Amino acid sequence: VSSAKPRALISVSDKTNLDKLASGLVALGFEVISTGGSAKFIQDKNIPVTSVDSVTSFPEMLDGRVKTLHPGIHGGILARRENETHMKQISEHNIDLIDVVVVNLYPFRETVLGGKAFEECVENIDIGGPAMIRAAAKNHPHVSVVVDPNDYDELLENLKKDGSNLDFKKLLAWKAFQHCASYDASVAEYLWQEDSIGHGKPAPEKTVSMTLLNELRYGENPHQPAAVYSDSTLAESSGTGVARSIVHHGKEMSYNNYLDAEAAYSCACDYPSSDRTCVIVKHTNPCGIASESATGGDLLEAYRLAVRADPISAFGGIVAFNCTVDEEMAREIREFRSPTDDETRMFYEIVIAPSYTEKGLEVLKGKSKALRILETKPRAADAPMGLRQVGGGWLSQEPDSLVPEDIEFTSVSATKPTEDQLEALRFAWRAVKHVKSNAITVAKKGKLLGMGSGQPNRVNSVRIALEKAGDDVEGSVLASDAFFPFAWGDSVEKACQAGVKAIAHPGGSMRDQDAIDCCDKYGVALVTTGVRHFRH
Ligand code: 93A
Repeated sequence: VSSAKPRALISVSDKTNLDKLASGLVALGFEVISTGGSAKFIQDKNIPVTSVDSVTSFPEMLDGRVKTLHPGIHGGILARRENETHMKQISEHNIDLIDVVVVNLYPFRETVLGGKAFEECVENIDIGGPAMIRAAAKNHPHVSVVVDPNDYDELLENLKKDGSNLDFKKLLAWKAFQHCASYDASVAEYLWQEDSIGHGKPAPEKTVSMTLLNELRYGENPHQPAAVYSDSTLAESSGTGVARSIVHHGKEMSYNNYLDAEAAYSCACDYPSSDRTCVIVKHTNPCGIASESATGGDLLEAYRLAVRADPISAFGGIVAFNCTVDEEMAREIREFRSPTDDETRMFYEIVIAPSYTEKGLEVLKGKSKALRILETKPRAADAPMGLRQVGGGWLSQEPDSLVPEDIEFTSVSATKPTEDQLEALRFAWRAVKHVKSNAITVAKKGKLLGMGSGQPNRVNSVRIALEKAGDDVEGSVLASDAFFPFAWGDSVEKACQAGVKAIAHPGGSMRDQDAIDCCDKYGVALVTTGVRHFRH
């Protein structure tokens, strides 16, 4: 081996902190070898660098398609240092060892998301980069491989201590293969989405590609280690969804925070943005919802109504909006006192919205240090399959994307619902989809009055929802996520007796006629939707 110095190969598209890395390596006695653009960047900072073509004695060619694909590079990375034959062979060919490989790949995903033409996207499929990353990761006992600028400091730290920390190098290798796998998944998905192959259908064996975002402090409980991953397939990589929220402020997100934020935000986003709506969630169930349609366009009052639907549950809950939070709204959230205790301001875990005004954000940050403020783009309409785990496998399903606009509300009783009642039913129906089964919601125009969730017994859900609605139940409407198996002396009659004036359920029970007869007896309007919204 002719070179006495340890050598590091740098070939990066993202030049973030590249000067810091290169000078750090040189200070540790490394010879830095680099490809065209990276070498120029380093040289421009007056840091010594050797170009790859002087190592390979071969020019970069085919517009850069072939730069590092050469035995002079791959031999230096892949040689097993403890293997005499390997060492003899590279020496015979005048190949020097490479001890550190720092690569990040052509920005394929960014090019696709930037809406670039097919040819340009294809040109951004990196070939030489993954080859070096994989080679270095395979030979990780001898080679440190870095794919993420966030790891430069730790790499330098480790090299300072002689670079022999095998655990660290193994971790880097794991990350490297994960990086390449997610990259390849994006390429595959892109090619599939091109009409000529996919015809717009989902890929037959859809790849699930997860990238670790954060270790979480713990899972649902402190004794359960946990983490959050982002879906790194293309459809989800455009900044949508709760996992990729911008966290403007507050304590670290917890596992339960993510679940609750998802529940609250997906519910809020089911209300049309033309009807600004506030949703409050506790333990994944909406306990308060109100829209400006209930308040003549007053969003502040809608928020207050959402709190008042169930102030005890709202305390410590998650507040979601389907609209921008401005200064006025932020001030109201900051100052609003608990309806059950005038001494206490309402306390929340999270506020989540699609956007904030600058002032709104500033005011909200003043509420407490802990309050998490999330800015999240609504989920794409073509959100990918939902996945849930069961022992030994996974369940997948298309998301439940049905909203009242897609559903026909058919009047089946002698008493027909009024327009106002129909509007209230649609409001209650939007809500019931987001409540755990058995789900019952009681509402008036634009506001939720009560809900019963997660009871194995539907009558209990009805009882709880009516109880929460209290005196307001008179003249209200009720929605049920599934049909009523019984009517007389059961859910339907109890609702009629309490003062509910219109009811929506999917229909399809053997005793549908009982429900109709019961509503007719009490002069209540009954509508069927033909669809249900189980949420298990
Ligand atoms: O076109 S490639 O697939 N062929 C190669 O041989 C090759 N070697 C490195 N792309 C290749 N690279 C990539 O070039 C790296 O992965 C990195 O993203 C980029 C850095 O190029 P530059 O240093 O010229 O900016």
